Amino acid sequence: MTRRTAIATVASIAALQLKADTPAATLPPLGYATDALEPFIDAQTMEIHHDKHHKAYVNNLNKALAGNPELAAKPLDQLLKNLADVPEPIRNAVRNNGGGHANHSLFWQTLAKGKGPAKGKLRAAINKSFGGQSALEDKLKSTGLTIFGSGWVWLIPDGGDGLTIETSPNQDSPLMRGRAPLFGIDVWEHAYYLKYQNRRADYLAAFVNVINWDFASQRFEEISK
Ligand code: MN3
Repeated sequence: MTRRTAIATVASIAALQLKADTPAATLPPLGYATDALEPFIDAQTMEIHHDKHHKAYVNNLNKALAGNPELAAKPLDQLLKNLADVPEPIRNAVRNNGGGHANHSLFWQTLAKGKGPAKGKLRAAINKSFGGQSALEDKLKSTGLTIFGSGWVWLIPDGGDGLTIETSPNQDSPLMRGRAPLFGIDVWEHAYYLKYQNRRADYLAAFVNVINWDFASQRFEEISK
């Protein structure tokens, strides 16, 4: 298996959870209680974010692909990586809702309380690229503040033994550039407004307490095999 194939496979399995036997996108379960991340992220935000926002991306992706069974049968990471192959009339809908589905499917899996710091190979990569766990967390927070409007902050393996922090606007995904992120931080207002209103800095300061570093460490091992 080539490195590129390995990355795509991990993205397909770990991030997307599409059922192999159906071309339709489905909403993955949250996997834990909506109040599991309190007090950092409140239960009502988690419920609305998962049950309403993510569900809408799934529904609208299925709607966009309804007349295109061949596209709908593709793994989502491949669909997003090859947006130029998507017919122009539905391309934007696939980009926004397919991106939203992929980004949130990964997002839920990467959240947990008390799962840090990073372990093993990921810990070494963080030390190499950022100088340590707390320096990385500071960089994630400051990068989140630079995004104008809605978007994401991503921690992404750099293809070697290091990491990069990148951002994307709206629901654009690193998968659109053939990159598999370890995790993303959602800085759309829907991710924090009920509890933090306009105080994105407070949300980001809280967010670093709910990154599931065990999951990220394991995912980094799989991606960099
Ligand atoms: Mn969101």
